[in-house]
Parts: sequence; C-alpha cells; structure tokens
Amino acid sequence: MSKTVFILNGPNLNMLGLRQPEIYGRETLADVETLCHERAKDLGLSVDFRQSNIEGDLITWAQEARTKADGLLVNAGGFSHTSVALMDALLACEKPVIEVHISNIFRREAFRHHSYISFAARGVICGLGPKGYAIALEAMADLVA
Ligand code: CA2
Repeated sequence: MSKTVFILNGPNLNMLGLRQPEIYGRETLADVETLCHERAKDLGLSVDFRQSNIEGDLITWAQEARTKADGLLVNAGGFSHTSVALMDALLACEKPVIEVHISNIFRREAFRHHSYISFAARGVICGLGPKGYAIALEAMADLVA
C-alpha cells in the first residue's frame, strides 16, 4: 500500500499565476498540483491535494490526517503567520509535517518572518517556487518510509 500525503493549501493560493507573478511566478495552483502528482508517482506516494480560503477547513483536514494520511505538506498562506489553531491541529495529528512557501518569506515584510506552522513542522522550504513542493515530497518520502 502506498503512503498518503495530504497537501494542504491555504487562502489565496487559488490565485496563483493569475496575479502578482513577480512574487509568486506564473504557474497556477493546478500546475502545482500536476507537478506534485508527477513527483509523487516517481516516489511511490499517493497525494491528496486540497485548497481552501477557510481556516476551519484546514483545521478539519489536519484532524482528518490523523487517520487518513501518513504525512502532510502545508502551505497555509497568510494563516501561517496568524493561526495558533491550525498549529494546534497539526501538532495533534501526530504525523510529519513539512511547511512550504512559494516565496521567500524572509525577504518580505517583517510580519511574514514568523510562522506558527513552523513550530509543528519537521522542516520548512521557502523561496524555491512550486519546485519547493516537489522537494518537500522527496523529503516526505523518507519521513513516511
Ligand atoms: O509564499 C507563499 O507560499 C505564501 O504562503 C503565500 C501567501 C502569503 O500570505 C504568505 O506570506 C507566503 C499568499 C498566497 C498567495 O496569494 C496570492 C495573491 C494574489 C495573487 C497570487 C497569489
């Protein structure tokens, strides 16, 4: 049985590729999903790729991961910098979490430099664009093996 990785994307990531290409590039979230499925296939992983603009959805999915996933990749978008509740849910799910950001949050505004998600994460990848998701999947393959 292949291991399942939830890939959870937070608010505004559905806008990828449609606006602010100077920060987030030209690839859409659908492109990122395709990249993840391709890389997951090579690694023998199964991917469940989701996006929501609603904090409660992300929390519910983190809770669902406790029984339905072996690991999680999380780009919580703006909730990374605000959500103690999502951090708590990720800690409670007791699965390895890797945090991903498309942009380099440390080269941006000071309020983006802190992420609550990092406290629940085994590792953090940022600034490498959509490729960061593929690299995170590679690391996750080792964590769930
Ligand atoms: O760099 C990342 O992946 C972020 O998680 C993206 C979030 C931002 O709040 C984080 O600080 C860093 C924003 C999601 C994307 O928002 C867009 C808005 C308009 C057009 C395209 C994307």
